Amino acid sequence: MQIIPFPDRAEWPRLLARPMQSSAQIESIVAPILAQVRTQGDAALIELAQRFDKIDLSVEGLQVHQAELDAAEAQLSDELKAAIRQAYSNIRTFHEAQKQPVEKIETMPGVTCWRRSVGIDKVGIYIPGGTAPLFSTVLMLGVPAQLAGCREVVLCSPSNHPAIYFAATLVGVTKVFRIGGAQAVAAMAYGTETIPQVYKIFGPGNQYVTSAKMLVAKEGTAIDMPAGPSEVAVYADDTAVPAFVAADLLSQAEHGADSQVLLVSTSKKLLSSVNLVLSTQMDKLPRRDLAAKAIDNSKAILLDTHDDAIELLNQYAAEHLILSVADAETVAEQITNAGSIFLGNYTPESAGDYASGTNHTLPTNGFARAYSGVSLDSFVKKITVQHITPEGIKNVGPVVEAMAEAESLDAHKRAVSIRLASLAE
Ligand code: HSO
Ligand code: ZN
Repeated sequence: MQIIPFPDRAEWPRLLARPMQSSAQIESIVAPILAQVRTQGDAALIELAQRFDKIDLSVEGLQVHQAELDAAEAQLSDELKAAIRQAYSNIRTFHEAQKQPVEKIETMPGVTCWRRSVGIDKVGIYIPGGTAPLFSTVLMLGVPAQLAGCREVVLCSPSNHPAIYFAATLVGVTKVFRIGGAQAVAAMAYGTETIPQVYKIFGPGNQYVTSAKMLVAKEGTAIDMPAGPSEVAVYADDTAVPAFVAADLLSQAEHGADSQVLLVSTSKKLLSSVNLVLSTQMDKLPRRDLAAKAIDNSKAILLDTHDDAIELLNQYAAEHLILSVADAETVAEQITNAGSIFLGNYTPESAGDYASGTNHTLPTNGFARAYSGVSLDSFVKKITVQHITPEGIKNVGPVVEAMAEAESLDAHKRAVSIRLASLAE
């Protein structure tokens, strides 16, 4: 990994920049796919599966039927099933605690306001195909959907991995479809004869899937967040174990050649030691080619002071931030921009990716400056409710009248005045 010693502050934005993605060109491929699904429905899905994935699907073949979902359990080892069940339970416990009791607030005597959380009626989860069957993502998106009480939870995936089906059953997904790519996003956004239309679409995917999500978002379907390649930043000092740091960097790097990893330290010794173990560990990985490409594009930055490091990390706004430093919890208080923070030598990102309980769908590409990761809130709407009594309208009414008059909105004022007058009779 390339070590960059004491970069000038003016250099930071260039060092921290994410690789640019050419969205216009991808969009020109994706937009016609969306249009085709919108106009031709199921027939488009069958044609596109044939064209892009060389798969023959019939209309009946679009949906994965209950018998196939039920059969998944027998295909998994007891060990893996126990692990998935434990992860499910931890994720559920953490997200369950995000439920807030309804609190009725009396802002003036007789004026009461509150907020109800209501699950989004219909949501869609996309799980990509490819080399890693991301059944962990089924748990991360399915658990909060289940807790939120979403009535319809549709899952689309080109992968038929039994662990995806097993996890889908655990979280109570209502329908599973064997479709992938931009066309799956289109199907969930517009609905087809077979695939129900949903109001919000969640989940990772390649550039085509991401572009499709961005396009349907412009048309009014909600999406979880704008997604980019996964990334981790590690801030390490001499209390860090170099082999652990290298392992964490590689766990992110193996996601894909475009993964971003960043190592930050004020210790030259630490950076050199990590570099030393990194290549040995990488050589042993089955996905070393992908990891090597990601590591090639990554940087180890040596800085003068702790304050510099904090400033740089806040500028970068990492999706995952590992603090392998002394007194990590205090250091974490100084972090204002990050998707999820991992403290100390024994908290690998992998724990959060799978099983500790936090959500792994997090803001990438610097979006952590303003966005949070997925949580229970992502699956609910908050509806405000208010009730005003005759006493209440006497209290708040004159305030409204004065403001409405000043905004020259007479009908607004009258909606209050007419009531106050009736009470004065
Ligand atoms: N690190 C990924 C999540 C994941 N890792 C799934 C393994 N499986 C994005 O947070
Ligand atoms: Zn991961």
